[in-house]
Amino acid sequence: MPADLSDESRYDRVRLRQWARGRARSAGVDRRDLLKLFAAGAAAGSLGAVAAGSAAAAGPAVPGTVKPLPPELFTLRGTNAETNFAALRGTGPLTPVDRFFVRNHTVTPRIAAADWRLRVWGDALAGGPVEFSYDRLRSLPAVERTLFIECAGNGRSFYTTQQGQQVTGTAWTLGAIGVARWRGARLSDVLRRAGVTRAAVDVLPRGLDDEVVANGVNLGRVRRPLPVSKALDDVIVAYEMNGEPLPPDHGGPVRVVVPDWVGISSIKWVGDLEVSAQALYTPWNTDLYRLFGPDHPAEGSAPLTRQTLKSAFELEAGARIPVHRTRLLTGRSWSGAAPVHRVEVSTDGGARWQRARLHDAPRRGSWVRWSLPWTPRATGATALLARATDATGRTQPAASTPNTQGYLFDAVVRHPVTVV
Ligand SMILES: Nc1nc2c(c(=O)[nH]1)N[C@H]1C(S)=C(S)[C@@H](COP(=O)(O)O)O[C@H]1N2
Ligand SMILES: [Mo]
Repeated sequence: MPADLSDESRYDRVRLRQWARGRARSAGVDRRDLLKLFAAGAAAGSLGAVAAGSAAAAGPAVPGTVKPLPPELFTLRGTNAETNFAALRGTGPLTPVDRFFVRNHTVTPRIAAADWRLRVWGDALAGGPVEFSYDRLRSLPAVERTLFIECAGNGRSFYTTQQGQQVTGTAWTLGAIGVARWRGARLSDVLRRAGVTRAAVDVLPRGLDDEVVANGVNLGRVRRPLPVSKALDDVIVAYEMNGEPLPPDHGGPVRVVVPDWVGISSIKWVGDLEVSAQALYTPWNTDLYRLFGPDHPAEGSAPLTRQTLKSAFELEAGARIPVHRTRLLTGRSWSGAAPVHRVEVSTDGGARWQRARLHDAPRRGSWVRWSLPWTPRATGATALLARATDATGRTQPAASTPNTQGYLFDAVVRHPVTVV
């Protein structure tokens, strides 16, 4: 396992203790409200249920996105839209913007690049607040990287359908992920120009979208602190996606992109960055995006950082497949820990496994496309399975360790098909 992984979790455990003892400042929500929510989330994951329920009930009948969400490309889930994996068949390594999943806590705001400002402020800067216009951001040295953004709850519904467990939150199948070519400035360059000091502990990006109200508590704007070590490492302040100006639904004009980490880290429509000499807490790193339940510490896990390992077929669930005809099964696999270098496929419900052919060079932060020809010999219902192994040596398990909010599902998914 890479050394920085243990550093990240050690950092978060320390931070969590500080917060529990009241030594860290809660950024923008009353500490007692947060503790109430935190207790509810720890007990039953109830915030997740209420948040998901109220988002769906309060939102418009159609999610508040700018781009169209046709049913052949997306499955709508409350304010969110899941990519249909079958719609990726035949596309390249990048998810086209017209089929990239959308995860919105509220609705997509419209912000013109000319009106956009990024305010960098906080007690770990050498001077006062510093503002960046869109043009100033674009004048910084640009970096370009191909990276996935994946929701921490991607695959959540399989905790219930495969493992019989009750979890709260949006019932994603496997389509809450997309891979894009992001172009932007390095967050480290922005922070250095703003005068970050050695006292910095956390960097808190905050979105310009509406405040989130859950369980009668106004949680404020979407925001989640990054440890300064990650912020100065490989985080991008992105203004382009797949060679185009960043579209509104994906955070345009400017979003944060945090390689390998859970999607909530990659704050869209970023409007300000607090650079703090103290650890910061928001609902998104206390009761949300941590693991609770019998298999986790009583006070919950450290806040989630890296994504896990998954595989998906580019095929509708329940597809009907003609017998005795060879067809090319295709799919994609990815990991937040290391490049995926092996994918095996079973066409008989998991009895025998065959090595799939990889179509991309395994690369950190992205996925590999793969294929395997299959000639079914008998009619009837069966399950297709794909399992990936990454360069740390980790293989997708048969079952995923449950948690009340259904995060980080990593087990092999059984994809039902009928041979006819
Ligand atoms: N400001 C803001 N940033 C946000 C969110 C949001 O609702 N508001 N959703 C987060 C979550 S939970 C995920 S998974 C990703 C989704 O990015 P996408 O909609 O571009 O796919 O954005 C993250 N950043
Ligand atoms: Mo997410």
